[in-house]
This record gives sequence, structure tokens and C-alpha cells, in this order.
Amino acid sequence: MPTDAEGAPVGRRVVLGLLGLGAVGVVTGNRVQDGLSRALAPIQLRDPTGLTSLVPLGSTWRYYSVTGSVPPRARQDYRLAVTGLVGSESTYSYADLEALPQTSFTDTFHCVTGWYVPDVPWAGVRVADLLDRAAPSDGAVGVRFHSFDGTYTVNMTLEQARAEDVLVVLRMYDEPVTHAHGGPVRIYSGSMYGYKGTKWLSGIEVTADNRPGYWEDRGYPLDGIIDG
Ligand SMILES: Nc1nc2c(c(=O)[nH]1)N[C@H]1C(S)=C(S)[C@@H](COP(=O)(O)O)O[C@H]1N2
Ligand SMILES: [Mo]
Repeated sequence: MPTDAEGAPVGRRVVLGLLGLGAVGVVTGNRVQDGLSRALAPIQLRDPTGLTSLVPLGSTWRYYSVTGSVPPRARQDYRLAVTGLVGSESTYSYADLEALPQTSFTDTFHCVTGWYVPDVPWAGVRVADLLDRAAPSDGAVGVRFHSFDGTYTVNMTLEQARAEDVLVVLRMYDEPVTHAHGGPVRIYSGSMYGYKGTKWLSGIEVTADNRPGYWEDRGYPLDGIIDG
């Protein structure tokens, strides 16, 4: 039996099933594919390791969740905590985040396993802005991103997290981030591989170290910068 990029066995029947769905997306293009995949998200979210990366779908989204399905969170119930080695900890609602200066750019999303999606419009608040407001203390060197899936974590160095292209994403494709893509709020870093972009973001913790997160503990590079 083949295994997917993240080592899980992949059943032939499942692959063929997804191939059928994927073919529609290839013909109709990314925007429609996004809508289609949104409808399929409850199925794909139960795929813990993203076996769809085996299927040659072209430049379309796969939806990853290491925890299976994640209970959706309404925008009005959403909270983002900024904590740790900072002068002032704070909690942001979705409306608080919307009220901060928004940064937007269009960029290609790269999963480290090889698939990518070109020309994705991203918009949200720079992590750098939230860090400035929190005022990291002396001795702060890392930033740990937490997810309300309860499991996924990512670290960046404080310097990496302050890069201009690291966003707390509120909007993708000029629409609110869908649940399947990690909404209400996810991280995106333009210069790093997709696994650095924590979905279902719940916390930004400033730390005294830069310790490995979920995938870094399982062999992905701690420094997720896209080379070349
Ligand atoms: N909470 C959480 N965030 C996550 C993941 C995950 O499994 N859980 N997968 C990562 C990986 S490996 C990739 S490539 C992207 C995929 O983003 P997408 O599901 O919106 O396509 O999310 C990243 N963030
Ligand atoms: Mo990935």
C-alpha cells in the first residue's frame, strides 16, 4: 500500500474517490475548487495526514488537520491570546483584530510535501504589530503559535515572526477564512512552508526558547524558510 508524504497508509479506494473529486477542481479552477472543497471539508478534515497530496490534482488546495475534525468556532466567540514573556498580555476578539491596520498581499502557498497554490490573496494583521503592542521582554527569543484544535503548535524565532509577510490572517480570497482553511483566524508566512501557518489560531506565546512544534518534532525543519 502506498503511503502519503506524512507516512500514513493510503487506501486505493480513497485515492480513486478523491481523484474523481479533484478532477472537477482542475477543470473549474481554484476559486471554484475552493468552494467545492469547502463543501467537502467535513470529509477531508477527517483525513489526518493529507493523503490527497498523493493525488496529482494540480495546483489546488488540500485541507490538513492533524487532529481530524475540529469543532468550528463562530467569529463572535473567537479570542486570540497574546501571552508569555511580554510587558502586557492581551486578548483580542475578531472585531478587535479587524479594527487593527490590515496588511494584504497575493502570494503562492507552498506545502513542504510539494503541492502549492499560486496567487492566493491574503489579508490580516501583521504578527509584528501584535508583538509590538505586547512588548516582548528581555530574554524573549521565540514565538509559539497555538491552535484551538488542542494539538498543533509551531515555533518561529522572534525575528522570523516579526517579518513583514507573517500575518494573522482574517481573509483569504477577499472573504473570511473558512473553517477548513483554519478560520476564523490562521497564520500565514509568505517566506515559509505551509506547516508554519497554524490553522484555528488560539494563541501567540512569546517564549525564552525556540522549541520544536508539532511537525518539527516529527522531522520537518524548525526553520521552515522556503529555499530557492
Ligand atoms: N492546526 C493545524 N494547522 C495546520 C495544519 C494542521 O494539520 N493543523 N497543517 C499545516 C500544513 S502541513 C499545511 S500545508 C497547511 C495547509 O493549509 P490548508 O489546510 O488551509 O490547505 O496548514 C498547516 N497548518
Ligand atoms: Mo504541509
